This record gives sequence, structure tokens and C-alpha cells, in this order.
Amino acid sequence: MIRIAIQSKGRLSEESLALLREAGIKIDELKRKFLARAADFPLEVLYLRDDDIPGVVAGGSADLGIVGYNEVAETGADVKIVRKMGFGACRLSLAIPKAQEYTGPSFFEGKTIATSYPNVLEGWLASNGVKAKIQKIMGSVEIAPAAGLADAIFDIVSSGGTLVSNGLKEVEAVLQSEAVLIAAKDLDAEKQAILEKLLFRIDAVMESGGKKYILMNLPTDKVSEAVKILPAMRSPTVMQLAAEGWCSLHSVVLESELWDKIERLKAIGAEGILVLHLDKVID
Ligand code: PRT
Ligand code: ZN
Repeated sequence: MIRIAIQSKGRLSEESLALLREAGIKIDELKRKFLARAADFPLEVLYLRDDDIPGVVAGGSADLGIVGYNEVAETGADVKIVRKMGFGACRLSLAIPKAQEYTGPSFFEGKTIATSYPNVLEGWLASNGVKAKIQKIMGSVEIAPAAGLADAIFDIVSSGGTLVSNGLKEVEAVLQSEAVLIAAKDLDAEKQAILEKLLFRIDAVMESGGKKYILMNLPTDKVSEAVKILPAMRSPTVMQLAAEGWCSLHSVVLESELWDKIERLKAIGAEGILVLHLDKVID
């Protein structure tokens, strides 16, 4: 049995649970308790506040965790980062009132900066040789300058909308973050084996992201040209159609390249092109 800590409610909860679900691990979400056992995988889920996850994993009360990298950096917890999860992207940035001119890191000399991330901020100040006062506040950091509590803030930014609506501008992006899967450093052999099994599934789910299954009818004499357009995982599948001189070609394409490839395939005579959702990809 392996124990994974995820955020109980907040920005990362739904996607963390969705990832486990897509990996075929069923957890009774209706009865979201403190601790829940998966139905068909040797795993239990511990629901926590995100701030507590790195420490709980480092301390061994949970074996794994899904948490923002920003929390791992702030707590300095001694854990292994096993995977980047591809969701929860954000950055920890310094922001100042928009009317002020930013002159570089020395701008912050002698200033007061409000933040919930004092340790990451302290590291940045030290590495830039700047002495500033850190005012730790746990919520609504963005209102600190207008409320006269601080000259600047150091906070999580994603779209930047919150900064703008509080009359602030981002001047330094200090740390890029996304949700990460973390693990305790000394898992025993049995837990390590369960982790490998879990990673195999998670990788298949993540690998399918951004990919589509594409199939089409194609004149048989155009197959070699089509193969150049669609390299696929090993090579596209070609099947004979009942109609003389035609075949059906199947492949996997990146969604970002989909329209470009479709245009090129149409240009060489592809017809009846179908694009399908891809659920899992096992390499
Ligand atoms: O209750 P608990 O302690 O578990 O949750 P929390 O309130 O501390 O965290 P939560 O749920 O807000 O965020 C969890 C994690 O999501 C963070 O630790 C980050 O890793 C990640 N994340 C991603 C974000 C954002 N994007 C984000 N935009 N966390 C917070 N924000 C805030 C931001 O600070 C701003 O106030 O959301 C607001 C909107 O941001 P803009 O820039 O899009 O306007
Ligand atoms: Zn929190």
C-alpha cells in the first residue's frame, strides 16, 4: 500500500483526482474524507492543505504527494521530484505599483515586500545583494501596497489579471512553477514497485495529452508521401480498401500540428479524414 497526499480543496484538487481517475484508480470522491482507500489499486489518498504536503511527504507520513513546485521550494522539504504534472502552471513574481519606475533589483533596497513565500524571496534578495524587509502575510497579498502594508509584493501570478486589477505590475519572475509529483526519499522496495506501476499509468495518460488519432482514405500510390507527413509512433498503419487503388491510413499526430498535416494530406488526395480522441498512449 502506498499513500499519496493531494490538496483537499483548491486549484490543484480536481486535476489531481482526475489524473488518478484517468490512471484507472477509483476513489470515492463523494465521501471525501481525510483518508480514502482506492478500490482497485494499492493506494490511499490523504487530503491536506497544499502547504502541508511537502513536509508530510518528507516526514514519511505520506509516500507521495501532488503539490505546486512553489510549495516545495518554499518549505525546502527534502523530497524527490518524480514528475512534472503539466497543470497548475504559475510563477512567483515581484510586483510594484504600476505608476512607479522599475530600475532593477536595487529598486527593492530598503523597501517592505509582502508575501506568503518569505523563504523563496529571501533567496532571491540574497542572490541579488538586496536588503529589504519581508512582511509575511498569508492571504490577500495583492492588497498590501494599497493598504499601506508594503511597497511591493511577491506572489503567485498566472494570467496577471489580479495584479492589474490591484494597480500593480510584474517586474521580476523569480520562480516558474507547476504541479509536481513528489516522493519520500527512501521508499522500501514494495512501495517503489507500486510507484513504478503508478508512473507507468500516469505517463500513458500524460503521453496521450495533446495527441489525436487520425485516419483517412488515400490513393495507394500516395502512401509513401503520406508516411513522410505522418511519421507516427513507429510508422502509420496502412490497410487495403475493397475499392481498387485505395487504402486506409491510420496514425497519431500532435494536436498542434493537426491542421497543417490535414492540409498537406488533402493536397495529396486524402479523403474521409477522421480525427479521434486518444485516451492512453503506451510507448
Ligand atoms: O487551502 P490550501 O492552503 O490548500 O490552498 P491555497 O489557497 O494555499 O492554494 P490554491 O488552491 O489557491 O493554489 C494551489 C496551488 O495552485 C498554488 O500553490 C500554485 O502552485 C497553483 N496556482 C496556479 C495558483 C495559481 N495558478 C494562481 N493564479 N495559485 C494561486 N493563484 C492565485 C494568484 O496568486 C492570484 O491571487 O490566483 C489569483 C489569480 O491569478 P491571476 O494571475 O490569474 O490573476
Ligand atoms: Zn495553501
